Amino acid sequence: MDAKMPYRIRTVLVVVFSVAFALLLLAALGNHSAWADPTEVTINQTVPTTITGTVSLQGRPVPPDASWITALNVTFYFTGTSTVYKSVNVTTTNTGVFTVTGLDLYTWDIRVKGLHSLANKKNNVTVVTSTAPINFGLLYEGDADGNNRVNILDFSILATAYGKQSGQPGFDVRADFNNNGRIEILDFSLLATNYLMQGDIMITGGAPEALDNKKEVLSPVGSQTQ
Ligand SMILES: [Ca+2]
Ligand SMILES: [Ca+2]
Repeated sequence: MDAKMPYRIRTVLVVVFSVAFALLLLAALGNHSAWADPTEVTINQTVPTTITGTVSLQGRPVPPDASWITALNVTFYFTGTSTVYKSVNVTTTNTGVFTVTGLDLYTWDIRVKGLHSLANKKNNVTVVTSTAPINFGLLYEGDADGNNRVNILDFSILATAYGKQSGQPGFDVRADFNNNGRIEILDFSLLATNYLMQGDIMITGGAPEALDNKKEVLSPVGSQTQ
């Protein structure tokens, strides 16, 4: 056997393995974005979107009406937990409609609380790119101090501001439950009707219903079907 043959074989093998290694390296570099950074995959699976919500408000004229324009806090929780994903302050239109933007596509528990109302909560709301308007039901008025209960502390705030109009010293917007710019008997009536109620009030059901005044559909604390 030729003594140089093993050397030639080794040389050939080195060349073959070198070429194979180079090809594998090029292939790996070509697929870099697919395996090197898992966060890219996560981003591609998330498409921020917008939801539209509706609430009904007590003690107001039939909408549209300026008294339906009110401040809401909307909080999104990971389902079945108290872990907050997002909490935003929004303002309703004169028909009680609001929007929240920049939401990830997921299933959330969503809580809505008015400036001086108890909170309503709707669980397991799946947000997709074409989510239908979500009805969060009737918000019960009377929570002047914002502790999610209607009790003597709220009555005290109402009594202190009673008779005052917007712009006058002593006017307290927290006690203007029907948002008409005056602290009066209508506000006292709302507080008295909802006295000792507390949130969160669970909202169940699906399709939103037409907006109306709903002041005559008060029900005991617990849940609403919307
Ligand atoms: Ca309260
Ligand atoms: Ca009022």
